[in-house]
Amino acid sequence: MTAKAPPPQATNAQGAVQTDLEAMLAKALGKPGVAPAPAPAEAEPAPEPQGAKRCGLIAIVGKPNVGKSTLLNALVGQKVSITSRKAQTTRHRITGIRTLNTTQFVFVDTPGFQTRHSTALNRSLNRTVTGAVSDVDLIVFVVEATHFGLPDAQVLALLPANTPVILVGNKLDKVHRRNDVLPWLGQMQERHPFAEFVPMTAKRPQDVQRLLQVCERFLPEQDWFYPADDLTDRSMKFMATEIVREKLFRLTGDELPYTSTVVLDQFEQEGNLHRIAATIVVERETHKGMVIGEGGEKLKRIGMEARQELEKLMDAKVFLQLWVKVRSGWSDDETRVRSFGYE
Ligand SMILES: Nc1nc2c(ncn2[C@@H]2O[C@H](COP(=O)(O)OP(=O)(O)OP(=O)(O)O)[C@@H](O)[C@H]2O)c(=O)[nH]1
Ligand SMILES: [Mg+2]
Repeated sequence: MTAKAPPPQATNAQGAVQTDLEAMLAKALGKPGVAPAPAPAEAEPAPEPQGAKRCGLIAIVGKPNVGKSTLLNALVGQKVSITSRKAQTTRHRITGIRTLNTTQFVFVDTPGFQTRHSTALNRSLNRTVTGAVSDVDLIVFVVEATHFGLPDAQVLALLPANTPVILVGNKLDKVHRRNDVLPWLGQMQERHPFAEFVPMTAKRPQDVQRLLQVCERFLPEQDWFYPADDLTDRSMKFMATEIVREKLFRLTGDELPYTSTVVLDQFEQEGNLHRIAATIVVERETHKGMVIGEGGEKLKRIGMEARQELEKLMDAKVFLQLWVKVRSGWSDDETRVRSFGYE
């Protein structure tokens, strides 16, 4: 992707207040190191930083819908992975890169681990997850703060024993009974020798900053893998289909996600104009109707929102054409699943 990193935002570094959470963590875990000192102000990424360089791979894993991609985007400082309130939003391994001073964080977003149905698509998503955790320096395991169910336990069981795992208890803003957090942390300590515990809200910049600091300690000293201003390894073509899929997920009912995908038909540049055509593939005629909507209104809205976002991302004019096609049973057909770009 050609998008470059924006200048880092100023943080409230110096006078940062020790949050109630940090105090609570220190008390619960008996190791105040988890809550680091207020963050030093971020500097412009320097091409030749002073001191030894650090770089490492950090996989972000968890059950569907816990906020992995929201967290990745916050850690990178720009949207590189689509998000929605529905499960199965992420379907690929997506790298998001953040370079701060001497350290380059290479985060890997993964699909939510699927435990409900064993379709060809779900098996492919799960292969992506198991592949992504196999050779990383650090794993960020995301659960919803104060929750831990069977789907979470199934993800935890997949994680390699010799890789440090940070437990992120996300969506802390939704936990109204703060007194539940302490006993929950205690239970989590029993489940796995987690390297660190970070209850947080992915949408809260201070929390994200704190997580970056915690992750940094686990990265080895070595040269960076990417240029300092790279944000992702994914191409604009990939982003185009992903953004259409995001709008599709966000603007349609709950049935669609499991049965739909988006395939790119055309991606051409003529000066400052990009001509993009894509097909939304669904499994049933009734789903096609849901995507198109009355008088074509829904499809028009999906196209309009996707085009606007792509124009901003590419800083160019976009002409976007969308089609809808029915391919009955595609998500349980290994050949079709592969031909639509899944592993
Ligand atoms: N309240 C609250 N909502 C959050 C937080 N983080 C993420 N969300 C919401 O949770 C929903 C799921 O977020 P995603 O980032 O798409 O979740 P995901 O884990 O990547 O989902 P899959 O890719 O489907 O596995 C979205 O509606 C987000 O806005 C948070 O810290 N607090
Ligand atoms: Mg996701």
